[in-house]
Amino acid sequence: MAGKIDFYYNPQSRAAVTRWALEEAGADYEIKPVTFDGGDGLDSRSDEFLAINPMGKIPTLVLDDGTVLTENGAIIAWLADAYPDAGLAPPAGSPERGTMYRWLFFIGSCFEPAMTDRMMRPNSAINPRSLGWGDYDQVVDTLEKALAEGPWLLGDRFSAADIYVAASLGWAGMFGAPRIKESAVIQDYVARAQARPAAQRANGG
Ligand SMILES: N[C@@H](CCC(=O)N[C@@H](CS)C(=O)NCC(=O)O)C(=O)O
Repeated sequence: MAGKIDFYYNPQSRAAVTRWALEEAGADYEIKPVTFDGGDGLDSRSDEFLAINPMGKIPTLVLDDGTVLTENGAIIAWLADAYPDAGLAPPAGSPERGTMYRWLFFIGSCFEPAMTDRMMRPNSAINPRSLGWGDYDQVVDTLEKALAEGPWLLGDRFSAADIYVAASLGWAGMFGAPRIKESAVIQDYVARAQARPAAQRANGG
């Protein structure tokens, strides 16, 4: 089991996903507030924070040996390994573990960039076949297909991937990403995931 973790966090950010994962894992963590707008906490663009994460982004974890972890997908995968009693990952090397990684990587490498393209660069002339994330509709079709059987991405087994996928679909819906609020499959899945006690605790403060 890992020791105490310093968790650089702002509730209005992607770090909320990591907080849910920390709660699911049962990790011992201390919140270090980060601000984007000069409020209380360490500014994300301050020299002090950039010395920890040169990207100036949260979530950022500092482990008890000083190791810095960033990127939601990597952090969630690491937590699943570091806290095996939480049962967030199938056995290393199993096909199910591969499926868990597939969806953990899918959010950062396909869902997020495809959503950014659709919402912020809608007139991009780049051929989706040249883009690693293809096209937003293809990405949403793929997620809906993966979630159709349920209740989780690995069937009956909840895993680390569900934290990242459900949290991302939850905030995408809040930000008005197309086809998210309209999809019963996605909304049922997000509601199921957000009802978990760890998700409730993470949202509670
Ligand atoms: N690639 C990172 C993205 C994290 C990210 O975009 N964080 C934003 C908040 S949602 C941030 O910290 N922005 C502050 C800044 O850029 O100064 C991940 O997936 O964890």
